[in-house]
Amino acid sequence: MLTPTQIEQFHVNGFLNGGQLLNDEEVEELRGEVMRVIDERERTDIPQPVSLRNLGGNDSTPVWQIVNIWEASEPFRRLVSRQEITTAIAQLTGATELRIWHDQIQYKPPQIGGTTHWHQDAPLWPIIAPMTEVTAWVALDDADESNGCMSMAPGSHTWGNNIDFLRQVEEYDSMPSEFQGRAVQVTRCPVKKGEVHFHHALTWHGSHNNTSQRPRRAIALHYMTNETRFVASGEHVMKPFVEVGDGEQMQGEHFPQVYPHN
Ligand SMILES: O=C(O)CCC(=O)C(=O)O
Repeated sequence: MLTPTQIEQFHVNGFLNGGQLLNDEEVEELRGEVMRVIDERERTDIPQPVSLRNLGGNDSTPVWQIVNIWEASEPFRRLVSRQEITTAIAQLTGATELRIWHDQIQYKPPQIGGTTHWHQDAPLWPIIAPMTEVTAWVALDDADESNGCMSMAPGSHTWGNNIDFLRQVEEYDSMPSEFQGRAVQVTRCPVKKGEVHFHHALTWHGSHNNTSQRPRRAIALHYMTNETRFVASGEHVMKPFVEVGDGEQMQGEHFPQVYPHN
């Protein structure tokens, strides 16, 4: 459970380090699963994630993205349903029911792992509305300055949809110090392995490249509230798995309910 002070901090900043969630043994098991799923990606006799690709498309600076590893890995299936996470998301959103929207591993290999450019999550999810407010991000390696931790712009979750502006920021490190008369601050967010970090779906964020000798593996867990409906006009990697009609409440086997707990 989050404390009232943590909830207040999240609402002010648009992000929050929620503290330790996983012990070393659990982290080891999940790390092993990430590498197994990558190694076994060509197999047709076992469940596969929804997608596995190099996010930036550049082979010399890869960011391996795996979407819905929970559908290919029992330990990850348990992680997305973890009561500590879903209870915290319910506290932060005020939701009475939550479903999995999708998950997303981002793996930046040692020395060459690339940048994840500045963005907001909600504008990248045009097949759901209203937006899902909060993502839980769980580090599987210590994520810090040297291996590509996330950075956030405090307060930016209150500034609306600014995805076009963020796309025009040319270099990851060249964020302007002002946006529409507001001071923009960039805060590095180191997260220890096994910790969970929350961010709002409109918070400006991204992560720099990995120049260290260590991998940077982490998973973002995106949830939907009970209000979330399908918007058929949009495009998204999860669209082929939606089983409901335009405007209907999102549900189905790829979007299981995880809160309240049985
Ligand atoms: O893992 C990263 O570095 C970025 C993740 C991200 O953009 C997200 O969780 O929305």
